[in-house]
Amino acid sequence: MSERSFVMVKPDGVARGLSGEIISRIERRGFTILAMRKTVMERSAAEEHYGEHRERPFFGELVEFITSGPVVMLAVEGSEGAVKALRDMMGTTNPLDSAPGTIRGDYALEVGENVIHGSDSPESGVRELALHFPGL
Ligand code: IDP
Ligand code: MG
Repeated sequence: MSERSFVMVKPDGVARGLSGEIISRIERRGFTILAMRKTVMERSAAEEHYGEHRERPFFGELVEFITSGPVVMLAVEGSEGAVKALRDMMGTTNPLDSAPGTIRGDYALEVGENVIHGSDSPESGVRELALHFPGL
């Protein structure tokens, strides 16, 4: 069984010229890139994407940030366990806790600007891909 994740280089990662490096790591790990798009996320899509955080104090800031500039969105696929493998490559949510060698552990210092998003489960992958890559 294969699994799919919605991956996104966030506005900070794109602005810092890290898209290629991050995509390269994903490719070299063995994931298949099914689709890729550079775009500025619509506010409505951002609010839906981060809907689980709607009641959190940082929600407004999060939506502002994720819509503040271009992101690179990817649909990636791998074998069973691939969604977790990608999360492990990303590192923890707060980059201060992320191990060196992970993407956040190598390129980020602040929780609000942690350069990459990846679906937290195969079910989230399905939901997020339906939102950002309808018809995939
Ligand atoms: P994840 O991106 O590792 O899945 P989530 O808990 O789903 O982490 O949070 C979504 C995003 O919201 C994080 O990547 C981070 O950028 C931001 N975030 C999470 N917690 C905080 C916080 O306490 N303050 C500010 N931003 C936060
Ligand atoms: Mg999350």
